[in-house]
Amino acid sequence: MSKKVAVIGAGPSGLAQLRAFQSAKQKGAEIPEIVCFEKQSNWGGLWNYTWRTGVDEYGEPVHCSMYRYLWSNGPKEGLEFADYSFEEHFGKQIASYPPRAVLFDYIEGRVKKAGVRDWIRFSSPVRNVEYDPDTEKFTLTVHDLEKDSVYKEEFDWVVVATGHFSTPNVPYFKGFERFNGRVVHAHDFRDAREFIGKDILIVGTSYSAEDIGSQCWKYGCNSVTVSHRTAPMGYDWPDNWQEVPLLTHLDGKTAHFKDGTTKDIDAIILCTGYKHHFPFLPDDLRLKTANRLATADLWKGVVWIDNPKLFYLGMQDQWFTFNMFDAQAWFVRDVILGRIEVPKDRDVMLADVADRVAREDAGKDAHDAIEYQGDYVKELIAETDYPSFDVDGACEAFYEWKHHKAENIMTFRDHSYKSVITGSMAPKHHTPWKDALDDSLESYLQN
Ligand code: FAD
Ligand code: NA0
Repeated sequence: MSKKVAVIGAGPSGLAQLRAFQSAKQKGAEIPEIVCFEKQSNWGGLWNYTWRTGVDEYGEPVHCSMYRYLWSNGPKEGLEFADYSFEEHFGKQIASYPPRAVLFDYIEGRVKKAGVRDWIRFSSPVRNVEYDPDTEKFTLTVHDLEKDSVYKEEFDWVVVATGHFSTPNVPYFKGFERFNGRVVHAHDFRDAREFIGKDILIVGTSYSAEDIGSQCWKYGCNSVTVSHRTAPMGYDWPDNWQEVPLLTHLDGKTAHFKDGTTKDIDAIILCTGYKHHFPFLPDDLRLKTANRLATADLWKGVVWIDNPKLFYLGMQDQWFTFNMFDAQAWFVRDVILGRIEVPKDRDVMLADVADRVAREDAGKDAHDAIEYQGDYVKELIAETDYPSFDVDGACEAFYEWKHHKAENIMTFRDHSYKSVITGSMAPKHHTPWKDALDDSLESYLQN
């Protein structure tokens, strides 16, 4: 009987895994049977936008954390697929910070071309995974939501690609229960126009805070107050922004902060991050890690140390995204195909993890973190036939991006960078980001 691989999730990471196997097959390799289980009715992961929040039409938790008007927060030149450039997909070079719909189209273009849609079972959440050391097989329990029937199926390898920016981390602050406005986590934020004319309070200082605050500002909220636990973001914000210490409690609509100051607010948006959440995995297979560059318990950042037939993709915090998922997926594919040997000695694998943690901890700043993750991408692609590309050039795009953000947080998306895949320079976008209210693909591609 042929061997089987289960890929859980058809977001950018899971799709990278499908493309990796399809590419080997195309080159004449014999590959195992691949079955990808996807909870949603379409592929694309977080990039598959839905207006829904809470639960979907089947009562499943909604995966999407994206919102309307979301444009890429980093330059596309840092994430471009080495085997499928933006120019190949769009037939021309496009500007550097595409909105969600444009990136969705690009992600979809590569896997449509690869012809792997038939490998995916949609509307099929995996409910449980068990490993039997005697048969050396995994049994997956899957819910076919369309038929409303639950079944089990055996696999030789499992790749977990379910993402980790979907289950919100929701802290409590005293007075939330009596607040007379919306208290919403970034995961459930959908349309900035909801907050037109409102005074909003944002808790958190990372990407969601920065971008959701900027969206609300762009679409016309009255004021933005951002409350930090550790440190303010420190950008030169517009006049109706302020950064304040941590929220201590609410008294009606009055927010109180650690330094004794107060502010009357209409709505609270918790941009407090996400949890790695794998409700379908038992203790012995479940990754428990912080959102960091060096994950716990994964050899080479992907192989589960306690059972090297189980893999995780994309579980790191992310500077690099699509091309890093590719590097990981090609590496995992080659472990499964027996082209890369996993150390037999568990201590060797543990030492690899400890070394990655130590190197990350030795970094001082964002520049070091970008370089660290760039080195990781280089390390993995050197071991497979993933097309080599100028990773240092992609790092350069990230350094420039950081610089442009520091220069002006409301105009950084108006800059262009050079593709490290095709060498061509992105055109300047036709409209400055702050004035571009239409985020459709048609509008963006009008250059
Ligand atoms: P996901 O995209 O989360 O996909 C995981 C898939 O697994 C989903 O389709 C989900 O339905 C499925 N799944 C989950 N559980 C199960 C189950 N039990 N059974 C079956 N299927 C399951 N990255 C960038 O490069 N640029 C950006 O501009 C950018 N913006 C972002 C904005 C937001 C608001 C967020 C939250 C993230 C953003 N990211 C961005 C980072 C994002 O993590 C990656 O781009 C990418 O989506 C990660 O891909 P993934 O496949 O690992 O996970
Ligand atoms: P994210 O910003 O959603 O990005 C996820 C933040 O939450 C940190 O600032 C942390 O503070 C704070 N926090 C956590 N618990 C808190 C508490 N109890 N009280 C106060 N503050 C608390 O999450 P994180 O994890 O980065 O930050 C958590 C991903 O989504 C990123 O990969 C990002 O790239 C992506 N994203 C992209 C975009 C766009 O592309 C938009 C949004 C998000 P502290 O004190 O720990 O620093 C446009």
